[in-house]
Amino acid sequence: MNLRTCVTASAVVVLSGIAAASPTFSGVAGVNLSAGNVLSAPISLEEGDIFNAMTTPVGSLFGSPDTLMRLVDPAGAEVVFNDDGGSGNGPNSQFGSTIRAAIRVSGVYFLQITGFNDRSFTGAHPEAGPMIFTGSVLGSTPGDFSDSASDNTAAGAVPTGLGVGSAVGFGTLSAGDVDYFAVTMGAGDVLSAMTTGLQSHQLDTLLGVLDANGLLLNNDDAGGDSRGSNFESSLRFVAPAAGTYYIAVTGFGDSDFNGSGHTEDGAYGLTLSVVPAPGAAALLGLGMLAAGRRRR
Ligand SMILES: [Ca+2]
Ligand SMILES: [Ca+2]
Ligand SMILES: [Ca+2]
Ligand SMILES: [Ca+2]
Repeated sequence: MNLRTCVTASAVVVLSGIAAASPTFSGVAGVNLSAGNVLSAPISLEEGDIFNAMTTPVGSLFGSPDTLMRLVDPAGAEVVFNDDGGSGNGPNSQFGSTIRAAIRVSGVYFLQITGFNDRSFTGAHPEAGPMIFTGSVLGSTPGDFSDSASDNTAAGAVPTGLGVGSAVGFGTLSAGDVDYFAVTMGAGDVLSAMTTGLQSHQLDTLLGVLDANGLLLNNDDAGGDSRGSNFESSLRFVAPAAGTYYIAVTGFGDSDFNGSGHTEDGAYGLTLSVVPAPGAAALLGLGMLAAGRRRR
C-alpha cells in the first residue's frame, strides 16, 4: 500500500485501552472523481486500529466535487458514512467528507468515495473534478510528531516536520491546555487537518489554524462522523501567503483558543496534509485509490 509514509521514532505514545496492531502511518493523494464513478480502495486494518480519512474538494475550492465517503467492513457492512464534514475557508460551501472508525475486527476493508447524492454508492451522480484525499491509521507505533509540553503558545509549537505531503501525530488535552503545531505552507497550498479522539472517540475538540501573528483564520468544532458521534473536528484551509501557520487543538468551550473555558481531557490523533495549489493536485498521482477505481 502506498499510503504508508516513513514512521519516525519519537516519544512512545500509549494508546490506552487499544490493542493496535498496525503501524501508525498517513498518506495523501490527488484523485479525480468522474460522473458515474465510485472510487473504491481495499485497505487492510487490524483490530484496535483507528482509521481516519477526509476529502478536500479542489475543483472549486472546497465546494466541488461534492463527495460522499464511507468505510465498509470485511462482511460488506457500512461502518461509518459522511457527506459534508468539517469546515473550509474557501469561497464556496464546504462539501468534503470526513470519517473516523475504531476497528473491532481485523480484515480487508473498503474505503469508498462517490458523488452527492449517490447514497447507495452505485455511481448514480454527476459530480466530477479533483480532490485531495488525506488518510491515516493510528496504530501501535509513534507518529511523526507528538505534543508533550504543556505550552499554550505558538512560540512553543510542536514542529510537524510537514512540508508537502502528509503527517500524523498524537496529542493530549487537559483542562485549560491548548496544543500548537507548526506547518510551513506556500501561497495557495491547501491544508487538510482532522482530530480523532483515542479513548472514548468523543473527545470534544476545537481545531483552528492561525497565522504567525496569532490571528485565527479558520476553525472547526464538529466535523465529520465517527460511529455516530460528532465531537471531533476537521478543517480545510488555503494559505493566502507563504509562511508558517499554526494548527491549534483545544477543547469545546475555548473558542478563542487561549485555554480558558474548556475541561476536555484525553488523547487524540492529528492527521495532516499540505499540498500545492489546487491546480497541481492532479499531478500528485492517483495514489492508493487508483488501484480500486472501477467504472460502471
Ligand atoms: Ca459532500
Ligand atoms: Ca497538550
Ligand atoms: Ca468539537
Ligand atoms: Ca478561552
